[in-house]
Amino acid sequence: MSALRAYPRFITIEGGEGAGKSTVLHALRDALAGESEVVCTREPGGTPLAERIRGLLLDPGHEPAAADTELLLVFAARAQHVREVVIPALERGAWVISDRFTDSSYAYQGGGRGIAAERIAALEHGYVGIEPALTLLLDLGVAQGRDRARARDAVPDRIEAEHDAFFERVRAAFLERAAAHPARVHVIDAARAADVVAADAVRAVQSLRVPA
Ligand code: T5A
Repeated sequence: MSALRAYPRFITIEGGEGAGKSTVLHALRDALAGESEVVCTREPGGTPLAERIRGLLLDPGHEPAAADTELLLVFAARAQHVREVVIPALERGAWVISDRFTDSSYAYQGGGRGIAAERIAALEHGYVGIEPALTLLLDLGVAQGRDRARARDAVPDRIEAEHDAFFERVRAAFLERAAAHPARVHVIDAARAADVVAADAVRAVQSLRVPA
């Protein structure tokens, strides 16, 4: 398999439900503002077409999605997002901060749904081809994350409606990814106050060595 291309200004934020990714993303955007262009985006989504795929993925109103269907939908959305938004922005020298990226597929479709990592890696290498320089993994207990998400959303989406055992597998898969990629993935204890978590995230980004 060909190597993934790592872009020095590409940062992703990962974690389970309600871990505080959006909150951290806003703090990073503010910390990097003024330095150069900062593009904040999210997955699944980030383009009109990919957002429509996200709608399909999270809609509880159709028959249960087969695990393979879910996998192919997240990668279809990602292929569009990477080509339309992420690579063009990185090529013009912008920072790109993405709320979720391919690590989420290893965690949710791999850990959660039980799809073999090799099959996910084949899609990653075949249709994505890039990886972040830094991934901030916001680690939080499943019950605490669900409480936070519940306090915010009245109706759970299709994936939020999964049982706790699913989210325990997701969390374990994220931590396995962090252990396998220690130079890229920075684990942050997300159980602390939002400002403390954000300060840790900003410090990790400031310690990145980025060519001028
Ligand atoms: N998915 C995604 C896959 O299955 N495969 C894939 O490849 C990809 C890319 C959508 C879903 O798609 C799945 C995973 C997801 O199920 P999403 O929109 O990122 O992805 O879904 P969520 O994880 O549900 O995102 P949330 O918006 O719920 O969570 P966040 O962004 O992590 O949390 P945030 O910042 O909105 O915070 C949640 C609440 O907690 C508070 C906030 O104010 C907010 O009310 N909060 C804190 N409270 C106390 N202390 C802190 N430190 C706090 N930080 C935030």
